[in-house]
Amino acid sequence: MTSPATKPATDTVTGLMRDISGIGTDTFRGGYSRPVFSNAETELRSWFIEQASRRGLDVTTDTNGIIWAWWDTATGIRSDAVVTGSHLDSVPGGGEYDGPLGVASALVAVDILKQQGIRPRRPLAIAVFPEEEGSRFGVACLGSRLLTGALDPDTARNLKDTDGNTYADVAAANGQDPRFIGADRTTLQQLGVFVELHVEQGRGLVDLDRPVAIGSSILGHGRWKLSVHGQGNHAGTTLMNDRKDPMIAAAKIMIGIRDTASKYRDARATVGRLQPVPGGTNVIASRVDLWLDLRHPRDEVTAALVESIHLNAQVIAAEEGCTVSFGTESLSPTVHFDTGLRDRLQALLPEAPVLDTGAGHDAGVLAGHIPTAMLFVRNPTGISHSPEELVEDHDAEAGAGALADVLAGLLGE
Ligand code: HGY
Ligand code: MN
Ligand code: MN
Ligand code: MN
Repeated sequence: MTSPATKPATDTVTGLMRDISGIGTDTFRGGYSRPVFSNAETELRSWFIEQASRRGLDVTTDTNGIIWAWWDTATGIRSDAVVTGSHLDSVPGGGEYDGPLGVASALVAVDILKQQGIRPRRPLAIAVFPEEEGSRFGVACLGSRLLTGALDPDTARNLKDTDGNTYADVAAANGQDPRFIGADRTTLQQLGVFVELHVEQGRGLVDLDRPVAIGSSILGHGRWKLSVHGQGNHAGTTLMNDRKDPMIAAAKIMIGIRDTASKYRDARATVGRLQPVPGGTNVIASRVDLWLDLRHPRDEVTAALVESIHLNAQVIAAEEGCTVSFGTESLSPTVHFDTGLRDRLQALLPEAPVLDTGAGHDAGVLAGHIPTAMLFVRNPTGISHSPEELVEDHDAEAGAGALADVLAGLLGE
């Protein structure tokens, strides 16, 4: 672990996190809301660009919306780069650390390497990926999926937010030319290895009483949209047995989802978002949209669970005189990080345990293209996607120190 003596003279993770902690504070929901292209996320992206420029890094933004801050070698040739970084967008009412901790730690790790007089023999880049949470346009890791070709640019352009704005319209309003969205795959060829530091979203490190862990795998996960169609009507003039109420069908479908998933020890099923249409207090809804987030370590079990939930939803909808449509929004198989790189990190961080995660990350997308690893930093509450997410100052600095050790090892290769 990097000793305190080599801590950066300029910044600490705690100091950088304090810089950004007020950005995106959500008084209505509590926590932080930094959807992609919001003022808060835009302000945070500008903050990162300023911080990276201040460190003499060469900052560019590609047509995937990804910000790259390059520390080039003397040759200036960008190939086989060591990349670190994370995301700055958040879920609605999320925590302070999910994403920003990885970006702030990357900046401090560069400080540490510079303090140590490291002269990289291969380029280093800090990447900031947009729309990792998928909380505005519904597809998680949108930026890294465009970069790797996992998401078709046309599909991305036509994604809609809850106000019906397309990604292309919003990108254009924010100065990004929609004609070139996803046109830039050259950067992918320049990348050699990716290491993402992230707050742990769980209690593994708390239970092991360690500050930093190495990631082993990411649970396979997907998102599905169910629309239950019934008969909209008047709340006061429609007798109870004359109704085709999609809200009732949706409620029974959600209980069915919980009951089905609970039969599998490692399954995690969540309906965190439900939208009755039109959504009036005195109106029987005509339609109810609900979004399912389902995860399991074995992709074939996820597929079987989705099939069972779909069939069950159709039976329940019919019982209520309704119908249901079911669409896949995104699907990511279980990812096992590169074992050679993981072993390399274990050699560099011998005290760090190895933990899996149930949370998705851009690292999970890149893992299909270049050797990829993750570092997790202890979260005393174990809670995430909530204002109760927490990282203590000493662990935040330990994380940046561990990241610096890993980057130094990889840069020296
Ligand atoms: O949803 C996730 O697992 C991640 O935090 N985007
Ligand atoms: Mn995250
Ligand atoms: Mn998250
Ligand atoms: Mn994530």
